[in-house]
Amino acid sequence: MEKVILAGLDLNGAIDSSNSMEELEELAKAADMEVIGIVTQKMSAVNKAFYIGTGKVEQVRQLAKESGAGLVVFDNALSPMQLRNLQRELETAVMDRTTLILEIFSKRARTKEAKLQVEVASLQYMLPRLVGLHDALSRQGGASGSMSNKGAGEKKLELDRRHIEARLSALRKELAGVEKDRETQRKQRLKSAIPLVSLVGYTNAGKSTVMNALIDRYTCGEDKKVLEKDMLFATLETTVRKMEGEGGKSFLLSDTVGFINQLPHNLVKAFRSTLEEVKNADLLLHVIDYSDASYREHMKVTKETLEELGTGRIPVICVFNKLDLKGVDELAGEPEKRQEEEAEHSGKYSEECQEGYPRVSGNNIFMAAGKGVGIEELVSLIEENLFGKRKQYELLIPYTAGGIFSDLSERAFIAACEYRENGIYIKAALDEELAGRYKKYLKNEYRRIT
Ligand SMILES: Nc1nc2c(ncn2[C@@H]2O[C@H](COP(=O)(O)OP(=O)(O)OP(=O)(O)O)[C@@H](O)[C@H]2O)c(=O)[nH]1
Ligand SMILES: [Mg+2]
Repeated sequence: MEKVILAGLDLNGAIDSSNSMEELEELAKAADMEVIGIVTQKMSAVNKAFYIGTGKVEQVRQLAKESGAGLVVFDNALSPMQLRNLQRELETAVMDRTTLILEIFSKRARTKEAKLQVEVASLQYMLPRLVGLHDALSRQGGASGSMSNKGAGEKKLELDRRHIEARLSALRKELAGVEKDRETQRKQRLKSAIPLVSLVGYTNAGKSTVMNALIDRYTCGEDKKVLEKDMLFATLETTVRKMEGEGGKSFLLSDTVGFINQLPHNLVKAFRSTLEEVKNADLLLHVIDYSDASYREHMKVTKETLEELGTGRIPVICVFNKLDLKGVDELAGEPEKRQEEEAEHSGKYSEECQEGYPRVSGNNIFMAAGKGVGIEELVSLIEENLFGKRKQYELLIPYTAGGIFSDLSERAFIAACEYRENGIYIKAALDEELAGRYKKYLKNEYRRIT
């Protein structure tokens, strides 16, 4: 295992800096690194040339030398100049938080699409930092600053840049092809018009655990399960499973990559097609590790990332997970705080579910997926959101009214569809508005089934 030192700043005693360093340590572990030292420094501002203060740089250099660490990871995005200076002074490899996340993603990527996405994001991140990297390399090689050498260095830099740009455009082309296939699959799914529920949330919150618990509940089979693991970014690819409910109450459930603070913008962009699944959802399950002291910060990050993806209009169920770790005593001891918290999230607080868990309050559920607690309550909440306001109808649409059919495929949940002599026969769940609009096509005048 590679030995690493982590370095970060505590700017004006910012409250979340220690959490940020803990998270950086988890990230390093997820990248199979051995953390042998963590160095933090209280500062009022970032050092432009070295990120940390020059005295601290010397301290880190000593520590690296003594411990044999070949890499120092900084808890922030480093500028090309900082990268260059640090590499020179520390005499080790230097990485920042973004590069570390990219490293994990590239180790973990399995599907062709994920691999392409990670490579595009890495190259994009590298491009503007090429000067720093190149400079550091040529210095390490002992090159002096003579004019002729500098000229050669610049030529090399230009070659590297062109090489990377050419590779980027080839990768983008390939990725566009893969994305097209995904789009076709998505369209097919849209045609079947079963509602799509997407799991979202901070990494390690328990999204895959919720998915597996629901797979059990709907008896989809052991082989359909996904990886759940106490590790950041255990899930990188999107998995979609069908949950077959009784009375036509079926839906698709998708599990996907988790979010994190400072998730590199390029990465979000590169993973956009994977996350596109989320944008097409009819309902989001926002899973939160309620036992984590930073859960509020995590919720904020998730909300911001969702906003960036443009999911504003999609209803959300907040799944406050891992309540077993929080302890019922702790919960019982803070009724006022809880009341505040729940009120904040839902705008209402239900008296009946004050004690213990699982509890449901508005569109919030407090549960422990890992212990199998609250699964039935979650299922009810999902069904209520998806099917509660809808009723099942039979419709007969004349072949001359094709537009109506496509409108219904987008907005109704179609359970059955047959091409008959006198039109398209559809069995679907419609909300009141939609049923009113297509009143004249409803068979037997508002004949409702189930
Ligand atoms: N104690 C406890 N542990 C849980 C619970 N739910 C999930 N876990 C554990 O939390 C860890 C992370 O769970 P995952 O389901 O892999 O989390 P995820 O959100 O899919 O994480 P990524 O895919 O890495 O983004 C695993 O070790 C789970 O066993 C719970 O209710 N209680
Ligand atoms: Mg997962």
